[in-house]
Amino acid sequence: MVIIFYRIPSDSPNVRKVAIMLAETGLPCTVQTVPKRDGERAADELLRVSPNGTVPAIVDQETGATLFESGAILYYLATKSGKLLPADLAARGEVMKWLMFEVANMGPAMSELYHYLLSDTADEAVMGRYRRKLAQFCAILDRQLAGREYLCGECSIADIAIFPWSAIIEFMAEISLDDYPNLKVWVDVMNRRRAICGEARQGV
Ligand SMILES: N[C@@H](CCC(=O)N[C@@H](CS)C(=O)NCC(=O)O)C(=O)O
Repeated sequence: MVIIFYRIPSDSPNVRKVAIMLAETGLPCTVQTVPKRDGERAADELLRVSPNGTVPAIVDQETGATLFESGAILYYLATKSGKLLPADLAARGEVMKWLMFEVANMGPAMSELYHYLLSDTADEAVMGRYRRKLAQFCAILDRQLAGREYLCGECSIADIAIFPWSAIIEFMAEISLDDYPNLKVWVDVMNRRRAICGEARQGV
């Protein structure tokens, strides 16, 4: 059984990645909700698994593994289930490259923009910088998706990592996916995947 930690209400794209992955792989799982941070301090039960106090985090009761960081969790669950990560080294390298692109670039830029959107001291120059970065990422993804149904041919953990951000990028970053037609089609393809519908129904 895999325990996934999340906070309520959880519309966090980082948590969605793991919820989708659990639905895709069919691994048995259960949810443990944790309260919001109390000031700077996260709940003790979360800090034991996620020293940075962030969600998502998981415990695999079968192996005793505890993980935080969504990219590491996706890699772990893919390896455990044998799904959504090719065995071939070159193909695996491709998938890991796009997974790292998300965790190092797209996720942080979206998170920063979200922070400034909620902030009283929202600075247009700073937000503009993140919007431009995100538009550049959309262009990169659009080129990668030209002639491909998924980022690396078959659906993989790279698609699962990038989808939850792409699904909200129009709303958050004032970007129109009409300018990135391959990305737009891919978002529709991902939206139609059964695991994502299942994950959405579970309300995670
Ligand atoms: N790089 C981390 C980011 C995790 C993260 O920032 N999680 C957010 C929710 S999306 C969180 O827990 N924020 C609340 C906090 O830091 O207290 C990952 O990919 O898992």
